[in-house]
Amino acid sequence: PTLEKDILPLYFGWFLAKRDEDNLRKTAHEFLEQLGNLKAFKKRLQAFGVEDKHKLDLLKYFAKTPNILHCTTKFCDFGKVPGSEEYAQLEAVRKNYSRGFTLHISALFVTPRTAGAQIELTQEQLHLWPSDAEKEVMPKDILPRGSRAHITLGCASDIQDVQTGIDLLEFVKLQQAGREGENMGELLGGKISYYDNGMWMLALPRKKEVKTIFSGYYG
Ligand code: ACK
Repeated sequence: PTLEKDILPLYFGWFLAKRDEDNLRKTAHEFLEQLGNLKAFKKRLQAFGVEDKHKLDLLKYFAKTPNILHCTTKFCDFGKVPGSEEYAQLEAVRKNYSRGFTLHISALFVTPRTAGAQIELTQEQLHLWPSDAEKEVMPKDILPRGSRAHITLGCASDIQDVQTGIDLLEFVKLQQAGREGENMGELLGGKISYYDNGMWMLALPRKKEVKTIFSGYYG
């Protein structure tokens, strides 16, 4: 008999349950609509390639939205990415495959490239987090493990979804350096802050919980 190898997925991650996915899409919609209407935002459109005081429809700007809302843990590209096999073999990955998890969304953010939700991973969830996820993007910085955890909500045209996690790390890096961003008032009951270069972050008043399943996506 031939020994067949397991097929590795395009990526591993937490996949939102339908109801919570619909609900998060609605929240993202409201966030983009309200941010687009915010005076402070309209005055700072240059980073988005638009002249100040013009109207920018952020829903159109981030028209590229993922088919399935998810939080990627390990991108494997069907095994082409180094470390994929090792990740798939981790006891935590094998044990938790197809198990349910509640993720906590702490903030929503927008940059000229991407819109996303920041995820705060629990200790248990960090067991499924690859040890090099942050180092891959910012090798010179010491960022807390799990800093890159996010859900992509939308991308600008010709931007790849991998960019969302990279953008989030940029926020975290600034925050680690003591930059809190400029307070621009309230949105959806939370504090909206501006971080230069078209980077906006909304700290949610209460963490938003979403039900997910840990699994692989095979495309
Ligand atoms: O929005 P995301 O986290 O960014 O979810 C998608 C998913 O894998 C399928 O494309 C993410 N992704 C793509 N390329 C990479 C990469 N090189 N490193 C980490 N995540 C990636 C993408």
